Amino acid sequence: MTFFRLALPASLALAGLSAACAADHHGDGHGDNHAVSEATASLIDRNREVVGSARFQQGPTGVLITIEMDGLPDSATGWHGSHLHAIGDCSNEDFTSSGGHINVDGQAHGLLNPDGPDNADMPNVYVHSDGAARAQIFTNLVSLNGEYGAPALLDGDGSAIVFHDNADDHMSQPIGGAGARHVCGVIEAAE
Ligand SMILES: [Cu+2]
Repeated sequence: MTFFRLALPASLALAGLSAACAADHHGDGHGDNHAVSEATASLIDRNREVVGSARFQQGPTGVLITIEMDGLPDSATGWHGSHLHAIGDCSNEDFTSSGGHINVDGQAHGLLNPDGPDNADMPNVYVHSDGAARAQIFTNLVSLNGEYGAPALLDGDGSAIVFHDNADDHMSQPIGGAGARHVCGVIEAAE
């Protein structure tokens, strides 16, 4: 009986610890070992207007990204290169604050490049003439928290999703001829 009376406080202490870990899930996404399973990005254009959102869901073998954009101008109709950039910062005018592509092994750019792809590479997204885009992209070249050895989007300096002015040809260097950065979103752990 003495043994059981001693064991009870220990189990209460464990319950307290796991409650603290659960709270960390809703923190800033950094500095703990508890995997965030979902992230979001609010997408802004160069006028700093919100034009849509992206949702990132971590699966067992990759990240499913759901993209919705509306109200883009006529000039945006067509295919646009989409990439994952290395810094979670869309603060400057041309979005170069988001850094270059996530590329941990120095791979060439391009989903069709025999020396690629880099970790940032994703298919193009089509913007329709009504200014809307809807897409789902699945990539195992990155992860939210370092799953399956892929670089973490939610690392110390964060990451950004970027849509370029032009289509990505998935071959030429350094970014497939995709041109300037048109839309940018900082990827943040979901609440
Ligand atoms: Cu890019």
